[in-house]
Amino acid sequence: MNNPYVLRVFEDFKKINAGKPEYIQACQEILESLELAVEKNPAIEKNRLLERFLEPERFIHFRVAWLDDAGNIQINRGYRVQYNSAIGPYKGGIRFHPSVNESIIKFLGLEQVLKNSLTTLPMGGGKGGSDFHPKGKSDNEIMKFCQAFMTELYRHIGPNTDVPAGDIGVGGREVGYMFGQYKRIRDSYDSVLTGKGLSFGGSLARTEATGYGCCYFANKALEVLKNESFAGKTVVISGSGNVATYAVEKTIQLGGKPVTVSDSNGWIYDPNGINLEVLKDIKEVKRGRIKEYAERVPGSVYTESKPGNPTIWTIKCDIALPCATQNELNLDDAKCLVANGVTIVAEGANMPSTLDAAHYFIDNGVIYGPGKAANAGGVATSGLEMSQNAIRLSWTFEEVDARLKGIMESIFMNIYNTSKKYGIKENDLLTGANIAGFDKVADAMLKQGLF
Ligand code: NDP
Ligand code: 2IT
Repeated sequence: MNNPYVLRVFEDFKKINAGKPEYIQACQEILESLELAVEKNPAIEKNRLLERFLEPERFIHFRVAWLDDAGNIQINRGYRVQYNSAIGPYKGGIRFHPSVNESIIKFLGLEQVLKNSLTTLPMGGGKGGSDFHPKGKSDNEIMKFCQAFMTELYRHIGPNTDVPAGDIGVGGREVGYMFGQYKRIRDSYDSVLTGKGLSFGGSLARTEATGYGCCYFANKALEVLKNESFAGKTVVISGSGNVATYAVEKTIQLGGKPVTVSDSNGWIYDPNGINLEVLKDIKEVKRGRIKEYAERVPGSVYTESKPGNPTIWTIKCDIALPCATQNELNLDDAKCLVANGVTIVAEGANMPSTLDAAHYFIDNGVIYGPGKAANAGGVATSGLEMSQNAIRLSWTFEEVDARLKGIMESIFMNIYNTSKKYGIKENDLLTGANIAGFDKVADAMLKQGLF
């Protein structure tokens, strides 16, 4: 960063947000890109658009008290950041994970504003969650927690105000419990959550959307920049949740070979290609651990994640799709991937690469697709769910999937064209994503008067 205005904004941001490392990391990555836009467009500095853009419109912090199966009172912290509503109602997922805190929620909210802008759909950005740990909880406890969480959240959301969805630890089951509680309290069948069950307003292909979308995005980038595709390529995928599972599925459909999956305890290498049926049985049916895969599939190997052990990123591949969590891929991992000849990294997760890892990819000619672009298919399909709810119709799987593919390809083309306009390197999809996402939000903010 060299521009004095951008530097000043970043220094102030760090002061105000001391002790929030993920949030500062996300801000730095965005400001590094926006320097180009600031230099081209003096209206940004004149109207203090960077400062206004970085400051969330609202941050809500609340108590969630609930009764566990043993009759004990449990207390967790709940959060919602309503980050920016310039281009539509706040929209973004809810995460249940013990690591959730203000830094995590605000970094995710900030990323969401740019991501939602890139989708081309009218959605502002928000994010929420709790430090509730779903692992090992009974179905009844999950329901109790979701109901308690919504008993506070309901007053802050609405179909034209703020529309949450799932994220880590929140899938169809949790969205269903939260939707039921909202409806009971408000007595109104609102399209107030997305990722709902198919029997009560959910959209076909929403479950698949983030993983599928990530592959559509990467496939388009490969086609335009390298005249290549997934066909015949070896693909390393991390995570084994919603995003990872459907990235595995789409990779196979596109003719690629996914050879890894992981969870927070360890990772699987299956040189024969991940067996999707076994993966879904372990994760979706039994809600088990990924270690079981190696017990069931001959020829596959499980490596525990612990200091000294090799990481998943040591596996040689053409395509890497990090689909687990933030900062799961560091500079050493990036060096391994580059040394092994990776062509493209497309992020299914939010901010999975550390900033130095992202720089390393870009500096070494790897096509780098940041999460805010590559994983936008989930929220885009949430937007399609809202459209279907609004017209009280349901589209077929094929129709939603075709729209998703079209949106992911146009996100790539928008970044590509922005990159050309600003003279950005073709493999750097980060700078263009930040500029293109910001441009639309900034324009809407300017035209709506000071807020
Ligand atoms: P899930 O809860 O379905 O799966 C999360 C996966 O990531 C699990 O395999 C989990 O392992 C692993 N994981 C979570 N935390 C950690 C950690 N601290 N260290 C190592 N592994 C971890 O979540 P999703 O698949 O929905 O989300 C994955 C990523 O994709 C997140 O970054 C999310 O923000 C992002 N995303 C999700 C979208 C969606 O529509 N669901 C849309 C766009 C982005 P374990 O079971 O051991 O915790
Ligand atoms: O990070 C994300 O984009 C999501 N978790 C999905 C948000 C949504 O509203 O579908």
